[in-house]
Amino acid sequence: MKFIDRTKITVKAGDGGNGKSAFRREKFVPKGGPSGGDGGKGADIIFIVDNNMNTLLDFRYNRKFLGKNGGNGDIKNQFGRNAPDLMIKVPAGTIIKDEDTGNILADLTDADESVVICKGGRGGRGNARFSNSANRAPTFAELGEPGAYKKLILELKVLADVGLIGYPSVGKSSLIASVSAARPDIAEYHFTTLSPILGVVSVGPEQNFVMADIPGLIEGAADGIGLGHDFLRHIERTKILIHVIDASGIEGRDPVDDFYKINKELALYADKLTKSPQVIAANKIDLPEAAENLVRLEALAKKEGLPFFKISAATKEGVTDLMKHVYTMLLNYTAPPEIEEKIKIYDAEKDNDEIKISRDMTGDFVVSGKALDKLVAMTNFANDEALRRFQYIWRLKQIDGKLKDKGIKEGDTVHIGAMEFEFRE
Ligand SMILES: Nc1nc2c(ncn2[C@@H]2O[C@H](COP(=O)(O)OP(=O)(O)OP(=O)(O)O)[C@@H](O)[C@H]2O)c(=O)[nH]1
Ligand SMILES: [Mg+2]
Repeated sequence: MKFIDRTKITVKAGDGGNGKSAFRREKFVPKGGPSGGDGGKGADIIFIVDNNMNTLLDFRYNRKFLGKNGGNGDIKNQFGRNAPDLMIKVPAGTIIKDEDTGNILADLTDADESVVICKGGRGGRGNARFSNSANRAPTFAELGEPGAYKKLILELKVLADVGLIGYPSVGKSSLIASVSAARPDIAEYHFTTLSPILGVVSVGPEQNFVMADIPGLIEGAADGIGLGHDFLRHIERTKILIHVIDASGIEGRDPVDDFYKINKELALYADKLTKSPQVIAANKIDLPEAAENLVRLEALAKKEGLPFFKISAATKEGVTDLMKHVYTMLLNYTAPPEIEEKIKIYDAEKDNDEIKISRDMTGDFVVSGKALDKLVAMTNFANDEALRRFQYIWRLKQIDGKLKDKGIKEGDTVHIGAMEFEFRE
């Protein structure tokens, strides 16, 4: 089974429904009060961990997620429907990043954990809401707030319990093929495996673990030699490493040397990897050349205090014992206290209220700011009263003064969002 561990998707939360502008018409009541209801809230985009998933494969065919819009408000104070939230299922271990900023928005690790990534738009308020002692019959209503939109990168790191490491052609793929349903390419040339492969290993009823076969490492991988070491991130979170060594030394390297060189590359990639427990699997013992090296490899394992197994992926000798031992190690495994990387979690509530004034190429003034853009999007400029309310907020925020500080003159053009107008005192 090949897996995708990184994928790009786009999500958009639902827009809020529009508020309604209406008046009551009742028998015997000459002029009813305002009765336009509010719009409903748009759907939030929520990511939730599903323990039955272990890949991001589903996202290969489904890359766009649109939340439903809230219903519009109606006459007689009827509120628009709130749209049901859009739940997107991901496997445990999924990291969600904002493609534009590179920020980590969420790191979902636990079962049933969930996070709101995009807020649905608020429903626009109906005219009934704007009635007060000064204006008992407002004719305007707000439009719904647009739902947030984001381009996301999903990354999945926790995939395998066990990782296979070693030089090219030592038999890593042969080993995973001999104990799981995974069918990676196997060949005598180096770098047969170009991307990581996963296999589920079963050592008994309901006694399973996931093993990852990754491309071979060579000396200098840290400097980009061979396939480099980028794919080591696939085994960053595995609990145990099986270090596969070609005991036959058939390619002319010294198997004992191999062990130290690979560990040096691991250290150059990340210190953390050198702390993962290792099991040495001396492979290709079916070849007569192995006999002599096995003695030295066994001594090495003793010296380093590591479990040692003699195996042949070709004949399957010793393979079951190795897998059973690894399974027992997994059962007894306790995670080392993790040095938590500081993760910045995005706060959907925290909108930036700052107002920025800049000038475009033609010299026009451009006013922007999250809260202001929202106000523009929610204002129905065709309605005089809505326009007046907008102007009121505009004054409240003292934007005229800020424009004058920037040197605006009578008749200059000002843009806010999609709106454009002439500056008049
Ligand atoms: N005699 C013998 N040959 C083996 C054994 N295991 C693997 N081989 C052979 O060694 C060669 C390399 O095997 P692979 O499983 O592709 O090795 P790998 O470690 O996955 O190699 P890369 O993907 O290139 O890193 C193939 O020709 C295998 O048939 C074994 O136990 N005995
Ligand atoms: Mg391979």
